[in-house]
This record gives sequence, structure tokens and C-alpha cells, in this order.
Amino acid sequence: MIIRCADHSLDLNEPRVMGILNVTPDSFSDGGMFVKPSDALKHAVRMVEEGAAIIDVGGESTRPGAQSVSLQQELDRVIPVIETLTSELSVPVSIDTSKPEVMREAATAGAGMINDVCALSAEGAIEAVSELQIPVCLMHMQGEPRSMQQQPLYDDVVAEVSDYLQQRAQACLAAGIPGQYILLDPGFGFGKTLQHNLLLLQNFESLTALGYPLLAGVSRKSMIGQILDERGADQRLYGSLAAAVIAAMKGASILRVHDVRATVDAMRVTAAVIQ
Ligand code: 8Y7
Repeated sequence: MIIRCADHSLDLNEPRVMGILNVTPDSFSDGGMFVKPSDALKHAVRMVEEGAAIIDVGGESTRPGAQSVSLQQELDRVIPVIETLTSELSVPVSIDTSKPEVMREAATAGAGMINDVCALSAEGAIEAVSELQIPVCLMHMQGEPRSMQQQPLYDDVVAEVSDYLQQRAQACLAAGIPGQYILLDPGFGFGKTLQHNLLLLQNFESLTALGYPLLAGVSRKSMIGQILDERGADQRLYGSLAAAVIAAMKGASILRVHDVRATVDAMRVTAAVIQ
């Protein structure tokens, strides 16, 4: 399976790595490091050299408790970076946003994928993506970033996340977004306790039945820190690799990560075994 992302194609016949590029002053593990377009480009080039198949640019931190940013602030942060990256990189650039205006301007600047932690639930977002005709990753979240970790509650987290993703995919199809442009993601850590995250990872393969490529984001997340006795975000690489390999073994097509080189090696070994 190969998906078209604007001027690039993304071959999902084996698990691929999406490199995270935060252009936020407040992200939990690398906030403030790549706000200047030239610094962002350097980091993106390095991730591509390390084997990233796509770079995900985000200008609004979605970590628990994070403040939301205004539309203008988000545009000012991400659009210059996307313009620079799309002209310089050999891989597609994805835009991590929930705002339809940012989706449109990012696509005009050359972005080849939308990564929306709100699964196009903002007013006008489905219509925007339907017009743009680029792939979209629909992620599940319970609640909203500011308060989502206060008291996550499910009867059956796997069934509820799966049903939600299926409904969002259905809404996209109904709005004219082609099925080949839809990817799904259970949203590890987004309104989920450690037990919920573990159930979702244990049962990750059940999401393949929905019929869309799956993305998983576990890199340096607090679920890894919790398992490793409250290890800090900069000490979670090996645990993150274990979770990424498990997700890939259970059908994840894209792993969204901070540590590209290490994850690419892990995915190459995983792919050699899956084949
Ligand atoms: C995810 C994500 C984040 C994820 C997708 C972090 C933007 C928090 N996590 N997008 N974004 N999936 N699709 O720890 O798991 O990187 S932000």
C-alpha cells in the first residue's frame, strides 16, 4: 500500500517512522528547541537522514494541561517552517493541527498530510480536508488536552476507541474524503490511564479490522515513564522502542517518534520478521 502525500508518496508496505518536529515553546520533551525555521530545517534534515519517511510539524502543544494558542500564533509558527521544509526535504511534511485555517494554509505551503488529534471534529475541518485532497490521520482523544488526564473513564476502552475511529472515518467518507486518504490512531495518552493505554496496545491488532493504515504515537510518553518507575522524558528511549516494536508487530504502519535513528533500526528489524 502506497499513499500519495501531495508531491511525495509514502510506501506503507513496511512500518515507517514519522519524525516529530515541534515548533512550540512548551512541548514536554523538546519545547522551544526548533522555533526558528533554520533550526527546524536542520533538525528535519537530520531526521530524514536518519530514515524518517515523513516529518510532522506541530505549532500547538497538546500535552496535558497545555494552553491553547491563537490561530495567528499557530500560523506564524508553522507556515514558514512548512514552506522551508517542503522546498528542501525529499519526504512529505505533515501538519499537526486541529484548525481548518491552518490545514488550508499548510497545504498551500506544501504539506502532504494532516495529523489531527481532534479527528476533524472542529467546525469546518472535514470540509477543509475534503477540498484539500491530502491524507488525514484521525486520532482518538477523550476530552480536551487541558483536562483530559483528570479522570479518563471507559467501559471498554478498545471498543469505544475503535467505534469512535470508525465513526470519524465514516464521516470523512460521507464528506467526500477518499478512503485511501484516511489513517487512524488510538491516541495513546490522550484521555487514557496507563491501564487504558496498555489495553489499547495489547489489542492494537483489532484496529486493523477497520481497514485503514494505523499510526501509533508512544514516543517518550508518560505511559513509558509510568511503567519505568516515573522515569523522566529524556530517559524513555528504550521503553519507547519496545512499545513501538509491539505496535508495529500488531499492525501499525507509521510510528510517530522523537528518536528517529533508533526507531528506524527497530522498525527495519521488525519488518524483516513480519515479512
Ligand atoms: C500524538 C499526536 C501527539 C499521537 C498522533 C506527544 C500530535 C503528544 N501525540 N498525533 N500528537 N498520535 N497522530 O507526546 O499519539 O507527542 S502530541
